[in-house]
Amino acid sequence: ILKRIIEDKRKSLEELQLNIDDLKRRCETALPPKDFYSVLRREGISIIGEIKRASPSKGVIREDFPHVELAREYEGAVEAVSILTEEEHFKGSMKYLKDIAQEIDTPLLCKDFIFTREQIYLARANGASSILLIVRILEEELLKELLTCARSLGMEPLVETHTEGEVKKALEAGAMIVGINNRDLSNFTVDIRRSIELRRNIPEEVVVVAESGIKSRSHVALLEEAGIDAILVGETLMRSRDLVGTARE
Ligand code: IGP
Repeated sequence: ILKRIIEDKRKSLEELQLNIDDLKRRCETALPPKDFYSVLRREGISIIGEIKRASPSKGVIREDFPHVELAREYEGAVEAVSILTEEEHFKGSMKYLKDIAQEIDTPLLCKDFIFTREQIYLARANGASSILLIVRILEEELLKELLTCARSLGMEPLVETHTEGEVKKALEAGAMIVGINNRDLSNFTVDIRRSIELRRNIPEEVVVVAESGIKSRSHVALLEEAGIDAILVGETLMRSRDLVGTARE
């Protein structure tokens, strides 16, 4: 499935024919990026709430999808908002990012399958304060190049890992925010112990984000105890009718 997603992404990027000079110009007039790193670093466990309509493993997660209203609800309850912009497999949209950036002050993470500089400029032009870089799909040199590119636009990327080897690769590339995805992207199995185990290999000054499959207060307590700085929650919040109440709890 990961291969399919990447192939489809390549095709849609070809069709879009992004022009780097146009994008750079758009970035110059975009709203300035917010400090994603600092909001995650603050005392206590931070929450990144995700705007997620569907996924390849769960199908449609939420039928009604008033994206701006959902983001406004998030604003009072979480430290940052992640917005899935991948269209074919997650039913996301760049438009969601753009609309939400105009309405809320919370730092926004552009969640997509990113492997070109053009995609990073596009994210920034639409109001992103950070982007996702997935170690598994990036060669070491490219990972470094994309990290540098994002930083040149004032964004500190969330660098996603799933194995010890990937954590090592992220740290060697100089990542300051490391995500540990509890979901294996090739078979969709989820285990939150993954974050707890891999946390041990990451130095204190690096922000660690536990991603996926977080469903209850007891999960959060376990992660907090293991020294996790932030959690990324999609499905659990998207399915709850009381988003603010669930996040606070
Ligand atoms: C959220 P969940 O299980 O709370 O809905 O997961 C988030 O971690 C997940 O959407 C995600 C993701 C990704 C999606 C993590 N890494 C990479 C697409 C691409």
